[in-house]
Amino acid sequence: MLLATLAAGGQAQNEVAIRRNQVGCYPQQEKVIVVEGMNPSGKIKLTLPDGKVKKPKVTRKATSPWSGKQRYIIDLGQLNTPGDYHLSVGTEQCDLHVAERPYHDIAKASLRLFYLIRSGVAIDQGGAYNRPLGHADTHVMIHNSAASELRKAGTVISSPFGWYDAGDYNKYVVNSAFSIGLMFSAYERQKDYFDHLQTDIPESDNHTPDFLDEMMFNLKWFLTMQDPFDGGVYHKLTTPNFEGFVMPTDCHQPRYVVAKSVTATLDFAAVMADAARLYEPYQQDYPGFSAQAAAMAERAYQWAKEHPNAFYRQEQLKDPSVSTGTYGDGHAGDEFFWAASALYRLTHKPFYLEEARRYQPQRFSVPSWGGVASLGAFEWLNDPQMDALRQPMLQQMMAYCDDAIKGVETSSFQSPFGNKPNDFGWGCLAEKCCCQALVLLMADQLNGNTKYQRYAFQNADYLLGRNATGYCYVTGFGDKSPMHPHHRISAADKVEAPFPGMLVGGPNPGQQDKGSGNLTYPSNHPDESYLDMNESYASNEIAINWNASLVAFLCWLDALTAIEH
Ligand code: 9MR
Ligand code: 9MR
Repeated sequence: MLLATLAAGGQAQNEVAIRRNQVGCYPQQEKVIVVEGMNPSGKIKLTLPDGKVKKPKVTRKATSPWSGKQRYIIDLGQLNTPGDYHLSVGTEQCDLHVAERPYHDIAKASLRLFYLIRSGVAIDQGGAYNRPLGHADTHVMIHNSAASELRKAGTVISSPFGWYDAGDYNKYVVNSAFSIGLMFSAYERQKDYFDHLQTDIPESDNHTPDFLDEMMFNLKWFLTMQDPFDGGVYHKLTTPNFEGFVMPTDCHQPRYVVAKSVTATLDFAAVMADAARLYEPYQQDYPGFSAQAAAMAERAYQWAKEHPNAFYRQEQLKDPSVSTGTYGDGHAGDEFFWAASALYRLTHKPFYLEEARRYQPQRFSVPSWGGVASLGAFEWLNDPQMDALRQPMLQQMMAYCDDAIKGVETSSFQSPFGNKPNDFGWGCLAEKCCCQALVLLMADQLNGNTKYQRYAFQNADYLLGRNATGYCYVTGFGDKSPMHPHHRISAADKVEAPFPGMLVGGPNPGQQDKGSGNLTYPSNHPDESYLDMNESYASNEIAINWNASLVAFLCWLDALTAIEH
């Protein structure tokens, strides 16, 4: 009988569960746990590292707006001594780790993941995850949608390296540029931290920080994605259809670069402009790169001005038709803003300032692959010399932050993320949870205070276990984390555990994979609509833009103490 009521997550409907951050907390961080399945009043026992026992009280109750589940929020108060704290409620038990640098390992793993998903090289510093070279991409065809006078359809180009996009093996400029742009934004604000972060990659012994070396692995691929004859940038490098769940060496479909698009071209321009600035001091390892990137960025912008309506329309592609990821976006205003802002910052040419003014956003929105206005805003906020649009960008961001933290005190999991139905959807843990927290942390730094820090930590708590499913949503960390992400290499290699440090997309009531995967989700409630199965690409895929937000967020949290100590 009991078995029949078990949900897919292994938890019966009314079973008692303690939801808490499974990775760890700083001594000075707020420590909240959530209990569901029973009223734990008088039954909570907290054993301190020195063996003393406390009986914490329920702080408040909350009812889920979706499942109606009653939850009990318990603020454990000051736990300032690092060590393992033991919690029990009836027969339910768990630990809470308090440490000086609780996020160091997970932050590092989130960045190192990019090494593990490099394409076009053998992976030989990946331990159990080593693998031979696949997808050399030295024989890539110009698809007829991408043909130009001097590069006819069928022309073969070489377009190696770069990271695989996600669970699939294609390389998409829009998403790649967004990922680098987002990580650059965090890098610029925590430079000292990132410049010293060691990730044990083949370039670790050179003169460039590992972080920039990793970004460069993808930028080397970017150098091949611009048509040298007109400056337009191919939307993506792809097979006609998604490959099966096989290793890279078992993939045999032809690879194409397809149609140039205005969005890919502008995202490319923005990232290349940023890169031209950031790699300037590293001529020894990357001679000539800065000048080349700057020139490519300006040409790309020019092409976009001449083709403002060149949106990517996959349904128009024929011979062969293409069915892989679209990263389609019919609005390029935000991409114009980001690229113009980045180019103004690089060149100081009045033309780009005029352009940035023309496309400046009216309100702040968190960064996402299809909404990059905030990356443009960061160009103004991250550089003391960029004052023309600084004030409006800052005001818009503050208004966003003040709005984001409303409702925490009545929320089910004591966090700004996770209370509105549209907090959940494809990739929400990155786009809504991590990115929101990153913005809150940035706002604090810009204002020289710690007004929002507490709320950013709350999103970390949500992400790492204090949530409706009880998953710590980053592979390899916590005591209940995804084991079957929609990630081809993790599924096809012979290693049981998936690559560590991957953030999954997360709960998605859209369940767009239900039909094709013949899947049964354990729940339709927005915050419980998650399935740890290989087939679930709508809730359990991984992707570079998502991991980019994890890197930006968790490295920032880790930097908080790296700098203090
Ligand atoms: O593996 C694909 C994943 O990377 C995409 O995000 C997803 C949506 O475009 O599609 C996945 O591929 C599936 C395809 O769309 C439908 N047939 C099953 C494929 C998964 O094996
Ligand atoms: O992240 C993308 C998400 O916002 C879209 O809703 C979804 C469907 O179009 O596609 C996601 O991106 C996928 C891409 O198209 C192909 N590689 C895997 C990406 C993550 O699922």
